Amino acid sequence: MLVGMRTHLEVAAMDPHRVAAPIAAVFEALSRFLPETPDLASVPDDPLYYALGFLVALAVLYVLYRFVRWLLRPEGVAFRNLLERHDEINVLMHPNPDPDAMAAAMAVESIAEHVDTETVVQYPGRIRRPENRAFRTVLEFDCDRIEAASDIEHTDGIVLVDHNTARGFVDSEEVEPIAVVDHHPGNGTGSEFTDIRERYGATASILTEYLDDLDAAFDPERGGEDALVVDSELATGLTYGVQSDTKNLTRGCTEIDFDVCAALFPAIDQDLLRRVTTPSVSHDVLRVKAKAIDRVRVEGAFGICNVGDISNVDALSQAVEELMRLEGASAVVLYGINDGTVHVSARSHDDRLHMGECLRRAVGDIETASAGGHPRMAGGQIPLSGLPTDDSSNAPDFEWFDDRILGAMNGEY
Ligand SMILES: [Mn+2]
Repeated sequence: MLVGMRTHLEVAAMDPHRVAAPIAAVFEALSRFLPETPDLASVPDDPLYYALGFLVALAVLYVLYRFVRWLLRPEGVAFRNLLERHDEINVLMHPNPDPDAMAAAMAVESIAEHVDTETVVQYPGRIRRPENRAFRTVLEFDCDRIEAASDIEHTDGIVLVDHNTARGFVDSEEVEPIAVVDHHPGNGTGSEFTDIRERYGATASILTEYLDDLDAAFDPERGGEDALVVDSELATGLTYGVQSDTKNLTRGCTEIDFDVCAALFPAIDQDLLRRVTTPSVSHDVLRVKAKAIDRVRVEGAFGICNVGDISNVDALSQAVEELMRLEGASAVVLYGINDGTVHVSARSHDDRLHMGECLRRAVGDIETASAGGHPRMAGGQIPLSGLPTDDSSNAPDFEWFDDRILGAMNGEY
């Protein structure tokens, strides 16, 4: 049993908004399990009735025992019971799903399959990063893209994994999930089941605990005929889900995430894991990385770089992460031009600045620009026509742009 195993009651009690839920559950269960009270005054003085009374007492004890067991059932059992109540479910991942979301979806699918519940996995956005694409291909993970709520196949059984409010597609606000399993902050809930553990490094860790709650066989050699078996694809996917969400167990993880990887270890296929973690990189991406490394301009702790024309916009985010490894650099902004638009990708681990705010302020005066994001991760798009032009050459003035961004990073705007 994993160290962090949580019962349904504990998980419910962790959320102060839902304290009422377990209490209501207790009453509901009592009314379901307890027999009706017999009318004691009418019981005649007969040994047969005493024997009968004894039997009734035994029955009550048994019911109580079952009730306590039900109350203390592990969260994974509660989750499986929920899936079992539905003939078909629809697992929904967040936009541009990452390995954690995909691994969680895989696990839900395998639990559902074990109780004969049909599963469809869907996502909005795109699966673009090489690691994410490798995950999908190497682990033979099946999922379909949606653009609107009307594309969702089974709207009565939506399970959200790795996010708690549906987003990123038309009419996403109309989605009412039955279940939510996540580790991000937020107020999203499922109508029948909600398990949000912000302390955990990955949703894959929560799902691995569920599998453990369900006595799944993590060793391909073991497990009875009816056992839920964690096959090598699922184990490898879950491990990589935890690894990628915690930067290889170095960021935002707990002992539970380590524990989960250890539990999965016997079932991992090392070769599959290697193929997922180190996919081949396209020439485009390498070229952008090479330019970025060659051209980066470092001012104090900040780096800025224009890689010029690019054909693949996604290469920017991969290149900027490479530049963040630069010694002494605490924040880097990288940009390139594609189809008349300047695409910006920025990262920071400097607590002095909020990268999203910096970019927003830097291009705030350009009407057609959009920029923003998180403190440590941000991006933006500025039409080339929005940039001032160089007096002599009439070309966009990128020096002005660099100074503008560095100025915002230094708190000048
Ligand atoms: Mn995650």
